[in-house]
Amino acid sequence: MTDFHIRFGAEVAEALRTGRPVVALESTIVSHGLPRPDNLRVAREIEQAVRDAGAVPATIGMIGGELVAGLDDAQLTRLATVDGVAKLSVRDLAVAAATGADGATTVAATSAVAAAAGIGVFATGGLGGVHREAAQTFDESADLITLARTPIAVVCAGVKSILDVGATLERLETLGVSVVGYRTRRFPGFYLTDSGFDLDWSAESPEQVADMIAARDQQATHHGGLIVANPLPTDEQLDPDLHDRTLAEGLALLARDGVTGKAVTPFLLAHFHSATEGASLAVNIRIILRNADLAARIAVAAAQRRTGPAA
Ligand code: PSU
Ligand code: MN
Repeated sequence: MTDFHIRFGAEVAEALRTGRPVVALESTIVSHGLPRPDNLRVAREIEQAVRDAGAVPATIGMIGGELVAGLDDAQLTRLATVDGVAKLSVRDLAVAAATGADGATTVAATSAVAAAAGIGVFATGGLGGVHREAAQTFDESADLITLARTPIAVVCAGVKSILDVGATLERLETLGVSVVGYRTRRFPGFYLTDSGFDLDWSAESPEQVADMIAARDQQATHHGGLIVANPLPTDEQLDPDLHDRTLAEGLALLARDGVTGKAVTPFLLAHFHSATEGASLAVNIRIILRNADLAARIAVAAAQRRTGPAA
């Protein structure tokens, strides 16, 4: 009989056993979110950013039907370069495992696997959310409902700016997902520093985020996710005019080509990367590396809270 448990990379297993800080990373940005050949290089750079800040990276994905927390370099290469890697949300995990598939995990699936694996901090670029035509299409990312039920702290630059940001924030409120700005009371706009929406809460340091995670766990009144929204500095954002133009074009192409469902997000991201001639790609990479660094510092602070400062 096949064993469907999560397989751990050796370094991740050791870190979890000894209480060292670990940061979960998703693989959908590698397989579907970033263009080849940059994707593999960036995947490795994200892991390095986590290491540089003192934590162990656990990139999560599915290899031949096996869920892996802490992909090794050959496995990462496989998800980055082989055609036909599936995009796996939470609902796909069991089905894909039973069919022996290769798959990349979204924010939703990565959060679910990380929490099951005992990893409490996760870094990504931008969350999925409510799409602009959602009133007609009902297209809302499973990232939202999964964060409602999964005790994970996810560091992101807000939700992708291709979405309806206001509607997404309303849904996060309804679903009971905590949202704090990192050193800001404005919700970031992914490629843009500021989405234009206010936040009720901010955190000033990795230690303060670790306190929030500890409070949630000790109170046991809320069992869901904490979004740590980490904006790009304004001088690193995508030019707002270029952003708005590219987005309008992308949405028109989406309608023209009749793209729906889980293809929508990769389609719009790919449009940005080609239409801005790499400018959005550079920004996207900066976002992820910054988030990996902050997530690692939060994981370090959380580990110190549990075990005292490292020797
Ligand atoms: N953030 C990025 N690039 C991405 C994604 C997030 O910077 O490619 C992926 C994440 O995996 C996220 C998914 O969970 O897009 C959302 O897809 P959907 O809208 O189909 O739920
Ligand atoms: Mn969708």
